[in-house]
Amino acid sequence: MLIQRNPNGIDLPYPSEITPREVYEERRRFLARIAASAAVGTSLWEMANREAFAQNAAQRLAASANPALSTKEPQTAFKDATHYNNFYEFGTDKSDPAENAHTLRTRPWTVTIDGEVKKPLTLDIDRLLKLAPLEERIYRLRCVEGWSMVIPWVGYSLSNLLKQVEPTGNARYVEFTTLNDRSQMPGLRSPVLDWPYVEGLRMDEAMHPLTLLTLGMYGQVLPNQNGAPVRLVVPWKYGFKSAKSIVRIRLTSRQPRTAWNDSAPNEYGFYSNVNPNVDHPRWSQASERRIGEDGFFKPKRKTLMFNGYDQVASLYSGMDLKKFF
Ligand SMILES: Nc1nc2c(c(=O)[nH]1)N[C@H]1C(S)=C(S)[C@@H](COP(=O)(O)O)O[C@H]1N2
Ligand SMILES: [Mo]
Repeated sequence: MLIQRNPNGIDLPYPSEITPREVYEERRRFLARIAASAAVGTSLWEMANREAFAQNAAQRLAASANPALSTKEPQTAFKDATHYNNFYEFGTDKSDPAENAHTLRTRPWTVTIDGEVKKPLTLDIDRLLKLAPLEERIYRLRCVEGWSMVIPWVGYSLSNLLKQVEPTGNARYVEFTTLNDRSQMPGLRSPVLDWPYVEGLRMDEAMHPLTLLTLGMYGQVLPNQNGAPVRLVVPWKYGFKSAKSIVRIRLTSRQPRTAWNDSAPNEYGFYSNVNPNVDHPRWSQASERRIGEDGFFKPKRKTLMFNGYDQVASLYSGMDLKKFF
């Protein structure tokens, strides 16, 4: 495919889909902001950086709908999905990632897949974008804190990537590691977690078709605050299992450590399947608040076992899900 460079030096994978009017208006807004920033003393460099962020957020990603794996529930507003986030590398307030994640440099970006594999690989983000056909899947995301969203993600089943590296017979788990760079992620200075952010799945969970290697949302590349340029989305587990801004995927024979389990093992288990029958030690998990539906008369929603993704139940047959929470 033809890749063009835009004036800010960012590759636009789908230039034909950006209408001249949008480009023109964006440029006009940029010039207006430069004029305004001169008045308040914001540096040109920072303005250019913010501009790059705005451009980046506007890159469209073509994907074919996957209705079989999509919920028909109303989607969360883009504004809510991008301004109410957990991404502790950029601060612990819900509004911090939207405010601070413009310092994340998402290109160039590589992901290394190694460990218990016959063919270790390091893939550039452009190759990841073309590894398998992109699908749009509308998933529920349930945060362990008791809120949920409905987000149209863009990506493909992680199994496509794992098959390429040819797992060895010893591969039983998969570990996912987030970027760990203080110069790009101001939140890493706070010892809220034992950085880097690491998460893990059992091999059969990682190979399940629902497990999405995610490169976009709402028809465009991932906004930085949502885990650009590549993250995981595991819809039947609490949101923290879905690691953002991944740089390494390692197959292992032993269960990997995970950042949240390390920080509070009695609160965040390795499995962390959404389960209304197993309360968090400090709150109930029986119900949830759907973001955008708040208001006095709006009742909370009942949380569903496996977040409603019953097709994964067979992965856990014979397991005590109160013990393996
Ligand atoms: N690297 C990293 N990944 C992360 C987190 C984080 O703090 N750091 N937060 C998790 C949590 S708690 C949730 S609920 C989801 C939120 O994803 P969203 O902001 O795109 O809705 O990201 C998860 N992935
Ligand atoms: Mo979360």
